[in-house]
Amino acid sequence: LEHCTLIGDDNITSKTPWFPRHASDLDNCNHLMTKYEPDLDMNHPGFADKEYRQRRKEIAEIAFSYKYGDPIPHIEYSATEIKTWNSVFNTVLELMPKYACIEYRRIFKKLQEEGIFISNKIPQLQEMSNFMSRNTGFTLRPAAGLLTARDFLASLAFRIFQSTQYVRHVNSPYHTPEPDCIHELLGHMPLLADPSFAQFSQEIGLASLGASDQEIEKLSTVYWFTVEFGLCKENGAVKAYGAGLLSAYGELLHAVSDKPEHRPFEPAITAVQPYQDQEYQPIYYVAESFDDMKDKFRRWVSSMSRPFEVRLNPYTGRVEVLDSV
Ligand code: TIH
Ligand code: FE2
Repeated sequence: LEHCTLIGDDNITSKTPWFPRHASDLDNCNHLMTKYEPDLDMNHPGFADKEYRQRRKEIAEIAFSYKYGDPIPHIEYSATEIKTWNSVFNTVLELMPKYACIEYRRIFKKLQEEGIFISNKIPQLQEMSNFMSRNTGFTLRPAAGLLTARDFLASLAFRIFQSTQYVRHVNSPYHTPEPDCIHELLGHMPLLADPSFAQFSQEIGLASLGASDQEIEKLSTVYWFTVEFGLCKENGAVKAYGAGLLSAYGELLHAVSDKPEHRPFEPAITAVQPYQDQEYQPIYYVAESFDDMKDKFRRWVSSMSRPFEVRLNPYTGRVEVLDSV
């Protein structure tokens, strides 16, 4: 950042969308996308299950009343919820050696050794947050459901991951149309505990602060096809690193089969590819390697047109705006 001088907020114009300057501002970054909520979506596996919808509401309330600095409340998961976790966990365990990238497998093992990943207990978000904090400085805060891309990406700038806390419906352990805590825990946590991936994730978050709607759309599309559904080559074989694959064994097996289309990962092209999350993806982008994905994504992010740069001051925890002339 040598070419940058600290200029305060001069480059922030009235056209720059508001963005959080401190982790406590994330109390205002919890806007939900409602498209896949069980109350509203007839195709949701929990749509016809009143008890499930009631449980979801209860857990959502915790996220709505959560404030920065609070410990994440403990959830007493039911036998049914633990059964769902159990069946996803055991399948991941079985498929992982063949289909998950090495970085994921390494931290998964560490989580097992520390007794956080076991088959008959759903890890508590606070316990997982403590693990992450020790490894990469990432922490969690509870989210009530699928957030807008702007709010979700902004939290990454502070090394904070907004995580759902409810469990998918017991009738569809192999795939759910929206994130749940099994997806966050089994899909996202292992890689966010990897130092290089944590750094990369924070950079995406920083790039999103004050970005235009169009840029947010592109960033979140590349995020979708990489962090959520990415494949990469490893010693000539195709492996999954995307969290949406590692938490959904139905889709994982589909992704590595010859049914979907595999395209080489190219951020500028990937950024404009439409996608949906109701069903398995018809297209996946395959990176040359996990590291190559991070490099390419980074380079593309740095070509974005925002008229200022930002950095997180580690001493104050505040985002500082820099002149990029
Ligand atoms: N489909 C994923 C799963 O079943 O675990 C969850 C989601 C990831 C991204 C969007 S929805
Ligand atoms: Fe996700």
